[in-house]
Amino acid sequence: SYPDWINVGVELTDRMVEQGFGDHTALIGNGRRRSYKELADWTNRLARALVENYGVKPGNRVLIRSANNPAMVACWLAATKAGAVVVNTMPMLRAGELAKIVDKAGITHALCDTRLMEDMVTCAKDSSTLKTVVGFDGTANHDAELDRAALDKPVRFEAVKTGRDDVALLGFTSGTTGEPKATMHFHRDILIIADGYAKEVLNVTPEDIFVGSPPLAFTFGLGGLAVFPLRFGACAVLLESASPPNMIEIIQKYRATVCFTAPTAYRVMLAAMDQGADLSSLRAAVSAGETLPAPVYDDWMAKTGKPMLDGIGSTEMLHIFITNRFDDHRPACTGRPVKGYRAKIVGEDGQELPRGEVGRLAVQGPTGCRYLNDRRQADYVQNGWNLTGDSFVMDADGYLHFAARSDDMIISAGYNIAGPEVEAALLAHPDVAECAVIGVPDEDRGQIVQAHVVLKPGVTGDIKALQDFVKARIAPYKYPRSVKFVDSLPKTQTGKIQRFRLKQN
Ligand code: 3SK
Repeated sequence: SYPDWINVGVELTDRMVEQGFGDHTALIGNGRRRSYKELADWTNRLARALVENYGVKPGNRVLIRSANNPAMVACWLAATKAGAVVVNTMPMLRAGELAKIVDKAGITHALCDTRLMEDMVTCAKDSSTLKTVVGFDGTANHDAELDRAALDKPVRFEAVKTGRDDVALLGFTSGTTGEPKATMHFHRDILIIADGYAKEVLNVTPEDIFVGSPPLAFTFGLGGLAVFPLRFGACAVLLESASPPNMIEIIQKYRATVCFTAPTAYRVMLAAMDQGADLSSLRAAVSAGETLPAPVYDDWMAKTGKPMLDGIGSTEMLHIFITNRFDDHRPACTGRPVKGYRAKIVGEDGQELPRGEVGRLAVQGPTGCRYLNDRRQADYVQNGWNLTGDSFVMDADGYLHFAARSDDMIISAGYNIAGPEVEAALLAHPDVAECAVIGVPDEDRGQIVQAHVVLKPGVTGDIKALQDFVKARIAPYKYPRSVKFVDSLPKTQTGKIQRFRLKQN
């Protein structure tokens, strides 16, 4: 339960100063540390500049364009304090993609890292709503228009009195169709994910140091790298380029304790440990965004003595809603719902299926999906349950096991084959670096399993050997009848494999 009037920008800054965290480091990035007091003052000055110099009004939709850095977090918090509804976007988006977001959200103001201005300005030229584009300095120099406007402002700002159920954030997701959807999240939702998942599962303390790869533009990143640390007086190290080697360097340098990333990066970290990398400071390794293959979980457990916390979340639900826990975890299992959430498995007719049967995952919880002006709302939320588009099995003990994205289920000669299960079998082969499995049309079988395989450096692929390897591990009918060796797999900017693009080829 939260008060009727709450502004999440204030809760994560000024409130933390009030609670005695003023001198504690809140953010590190681009070579600078910022304490909670500095962050509160910085965001108050920025908020004042947004209101006084640029006319931001409560309810205005404000887009932020930046890589992960403290200035992006400051702009998000400042715009939130000014009562705006914020849309965080990734630096890689081009003008055409930005235009779809601007149009859908009715963006009036854009705050853009000056290094990324070109596409933002191009997009604004054709927009009927976006009239103000302001540059900020994403480096630590504070040398851009917005920084200068904020420089002399007082450090006190009367934040807009937003209701707990006022929209604070629009989380954009493009799904597999490329047609963006915006999910509305309230001020209270942002606190709920911290007070739920981050507290119940991660048990975040002020001593924690967070690091990770997901963009802040993606709610997985905004939660894991800004909301969770700031809600508990902890510190986040933000990396503009969060390649696995950069993350490894930062974990060692700052003795980071909590990491948010995807399985592919954990595989690189495991290999680095074999070469002497010391990642022993990590007490929580959160894996989401892609299924966690059992060999990665097992290897992590063997090398660190701690479980990797596999979880599933979605932009629609804001963050992770089903997860393993430190004291309750199993390989190839996503765990049980986070406190406050409920899950069930349903068939095509929406009826609950018996334990052990594969079906669609349906979830209920306090942060459920509310699309902005989108007819797809009725597909996602049915009878009060959120249908995530994933196929899962609930076992006899109530634990949830991922089967496939519903559109990754391959039906071949009457068999239902979960693509990720074949991928997990292939990934266990020592020659395979990455792989993605899809169904392709076949005259005899309806569909056949096709594997796209990236080999480890220096290895020559042997299709028959890979097929036999899979047949020896899982039911032989699931083996990939077609195998293609590729240099890389198509991925989203958040690192998810785009299997639908493989299907288009
Ligand atoms: O995995 C995801 O897609 C996700 C999305 C938003 C928030 C959290 C997660 C894990």
